Amino acid sequence: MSFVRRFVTGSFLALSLIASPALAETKMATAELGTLKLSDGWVKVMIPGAKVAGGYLTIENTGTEADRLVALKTSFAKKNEIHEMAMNNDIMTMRPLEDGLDIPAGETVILKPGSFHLMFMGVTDPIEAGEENEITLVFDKAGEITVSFPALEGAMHSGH
Ligand SMILES: [Cu+2]
Repeated sequence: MSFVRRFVTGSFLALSLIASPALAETKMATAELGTLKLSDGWVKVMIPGAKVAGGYLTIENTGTEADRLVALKTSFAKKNEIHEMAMNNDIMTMRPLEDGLDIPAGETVILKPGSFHLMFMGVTDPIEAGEENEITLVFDKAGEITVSFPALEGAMHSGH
C-alpha cells in the first residue's frame, strides 16, 4: 500500500516538473523590499562581441501605495536603463522610461523579453552563462535593494 502511494506521488511530481517552465528553478531567489516582492530575475547571456544586455524580473506590489522603479546600478555596464518595447509602424522598437516603471498598488509587473526590461549598455564585463550578476534596483518609495541575477541563455526569446 505504501509502495503504491509513493509511486503515485512520484509520478505526479515528475509530471508537474515537466509542465513547469524549464528555467523556473534557476532564476533568482525571491527578495523582499518593503511591500515589494521581487522574483524570477535573470539576465540574458551575451552574444560574443555584443555591447548590450537585457535583464528581467517580476515585481509584485503587495502594498496599498503605488511605487516606481526609477533607476538601476551595476558594476558591469556604463549605462543602465529601464526600457519598454512597443510596436511602432510594424517595427518593434524600444525606448527608455525616463520617469521609471510604475508598480501599481496590489499589482504585479512582469519584465520579460519583448516587453519591459532592464537594459545594460556599454557592458564592460560580458555576461556569461552560469554567472551571478549583482544589480541594484532603486525604487521611489521602497528605496534600493541589490539582488543577484543569474545569467541564463534564454535562447527561445527574441530581442535582447
Ligand atoms: Cu532595451
